[in-house]
Amino acid sequence: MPLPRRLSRELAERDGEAVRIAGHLEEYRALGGVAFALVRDGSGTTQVTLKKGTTEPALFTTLEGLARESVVEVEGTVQRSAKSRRGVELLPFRVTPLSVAEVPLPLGVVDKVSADLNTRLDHRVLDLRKPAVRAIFELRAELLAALRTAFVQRGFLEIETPKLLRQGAEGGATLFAVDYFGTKAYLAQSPQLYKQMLIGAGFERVFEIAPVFRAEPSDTVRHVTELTMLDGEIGYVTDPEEIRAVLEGIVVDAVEGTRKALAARGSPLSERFPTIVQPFPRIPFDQAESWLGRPGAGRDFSTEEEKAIGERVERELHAPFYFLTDYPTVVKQSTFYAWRRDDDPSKTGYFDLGYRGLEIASGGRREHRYDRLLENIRGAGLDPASFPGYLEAFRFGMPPHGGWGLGIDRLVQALAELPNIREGRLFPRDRYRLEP
Ligand code: AMO
Repeated sequence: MPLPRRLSRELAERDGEAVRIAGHLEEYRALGGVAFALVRDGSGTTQVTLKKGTTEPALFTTLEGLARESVVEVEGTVQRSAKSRRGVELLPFRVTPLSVAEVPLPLGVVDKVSADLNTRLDHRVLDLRKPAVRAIFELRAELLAALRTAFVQRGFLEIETPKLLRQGAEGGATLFAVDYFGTKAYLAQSPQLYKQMLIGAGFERVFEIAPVFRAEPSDTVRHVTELTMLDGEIGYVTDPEEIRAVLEGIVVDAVEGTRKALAARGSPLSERFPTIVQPFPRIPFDQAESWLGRPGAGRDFSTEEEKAIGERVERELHAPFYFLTDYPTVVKQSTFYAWRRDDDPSKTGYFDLGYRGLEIASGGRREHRYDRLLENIRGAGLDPASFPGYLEAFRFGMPPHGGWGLGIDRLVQALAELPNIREGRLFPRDRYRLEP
């Protein structure tokens, strides 16, 4: 029977026990009479200490000859040690290499000099071995878990909608076409039409967390071509404020839940979390336009303008999260499913959720009346005949409804303070990257 395998973080409670550890050999240093090997597993790093006269000489030779980042198994006795990082060290009596790493490494794992992002992404598996990089994905996983909890607590049902479509979900140029048994199909850019159809099916409150695909030609630090979208849709709402209130509650609970979970893991990222100010300020589109000195410009905000709005909200209202509300109809002309206000058709019930100048989500009330929806579709320059399945849902009883789409990658980028959105995806896809 082999000894039980223990994780690095468990050793502090195993003083005096014989255990087996395994991981990547981070470093080997010989200093006269002693040598140290650092072995990194999924929970941290263990110091293996070899002492001349006590440790079997063959173990020195094995470890000395083993390239950095090789996978090694070490059996030994746990011993308290004030000098080592976790307060314990392992005195080895057997060392077994399990997988020898090639030399040289294309990317250092513990190097002080940091490589540029492209090199890191080219050798992503090595890059992901860095604890600071892994911490981003712990944040991401905790965020997804906290979001699911927040939705379920509010009575939302998790759904999965098709990602291979006959038509692009919302029209537009950012679609990837694929060959589907000799005919053209598209990768979904959003679950938009399906989540609305499920409101027509009487599901009332649905959410989806799933990949969507956008042929974004722009090579920016906030765009990827494969992203994870969090969509929520709520039946029987008519006031966009009701939708914002639900979204705000979910974001606050999820951010708070993530912060707590990361603190419990001892993740350094939890300390950087923003202080949330509630209610999130609501800034009408018109007001933001006059802040920027471009009243009635009738176009969406540029990246620079979004940043200026975020800075102003933070400076004057001390709030990282905020809503931009009451988008004008001219700006949302192509968003045919957006409801135009009955009392003022020049405005929609649409809003964006911003975080320090970064657009995180957009959503609003939908048009649920069949005739108006047809008008909107035509007004967007599209042919209603392209959406038979979608439109059928509106012909046989559709509740008033609304919802939003939130870019998980943008929220991760914001919370982990990543300069580039790509750092928050394991294997990001952009215009120039399909590998690894
Ligand atoms: P929209 O197109 O605004 O809305 O997308 C919603 C959110 O998704 C994120 N996002 C992206 N993140 C990274 N890279 C991209 N290329 C990218 N594109 C979008 C943003 C954005 O706010 N159907 C509507 C939502 C709705 O009305 O419910 C929609 O897709 O954070």
